[in-house]
Amino acid sequence: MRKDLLALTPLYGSWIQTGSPAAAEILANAGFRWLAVDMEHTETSLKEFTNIARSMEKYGVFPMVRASENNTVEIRKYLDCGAKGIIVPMVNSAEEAKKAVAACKYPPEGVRGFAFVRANDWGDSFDDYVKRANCETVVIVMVETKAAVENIDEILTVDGVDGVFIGPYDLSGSYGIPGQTGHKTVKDAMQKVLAACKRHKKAAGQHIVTPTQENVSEAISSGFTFLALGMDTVFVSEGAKAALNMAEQK
Ligand code: 3PY
Ligand code: MG
Repeated sequence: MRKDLLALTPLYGSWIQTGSPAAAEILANAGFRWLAVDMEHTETSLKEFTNIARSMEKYGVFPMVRASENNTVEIRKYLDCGAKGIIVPMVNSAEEAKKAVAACKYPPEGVRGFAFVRANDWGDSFDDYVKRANCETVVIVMVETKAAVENIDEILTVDGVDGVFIGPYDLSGSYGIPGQTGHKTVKDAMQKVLAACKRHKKAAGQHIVTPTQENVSEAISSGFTFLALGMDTVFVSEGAKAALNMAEQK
């Protein structure tokens, strides 16, 4: 997955808000390449995440976490429990990006602690895992503030940052226009981030919560490659509403 991400291959994933292993199985079975469990804005616990990772493994989907913050201890636990990629929110500077990368990598590249854990079959594949982990673990930083946009070149220069994921809602808040994700200021900021990703040959990502042929084609043709399409809650909600509307119109 990391090789494909850095080769700027379009990689479609989705998002899990419910903390449900069943939802993860359904999305994995649909064929998404990667799935991210949102630990920033949900009630999902580490134990629930671990069971989600277990459920994903059957399908070979790449398990990711959107961490609740740029926290070394928290990130270590996700990786130890089965995450293979981390999306780190609110990374606003090169220094913060270095901290995020260090949390994800074993020494000498980082500060990840060693242990016999789920990720290495409780120690059975420890040596092999330690050899592979640093080059396989994906690190995506979220750009969702004005400061991050201003510092985007320095952030993308940090070794080990594989790409960025734009948070348009927090970005709009940071520019003083909360919720106005279609505002020119937010759009311009996103273009600036996208252009920087192209310059630095790093993946540009965004979440298309309600995917349509138009918005997905537009994202791909403008250069985004790491795309989250929909999320479990939205798929259930849209499907439920569509069924009920259809029935009631009869
Ligand atoms: C944002 O828009 O701020 C997000 O974090 C979306 O995931
Ligand atoms: Mg956000």
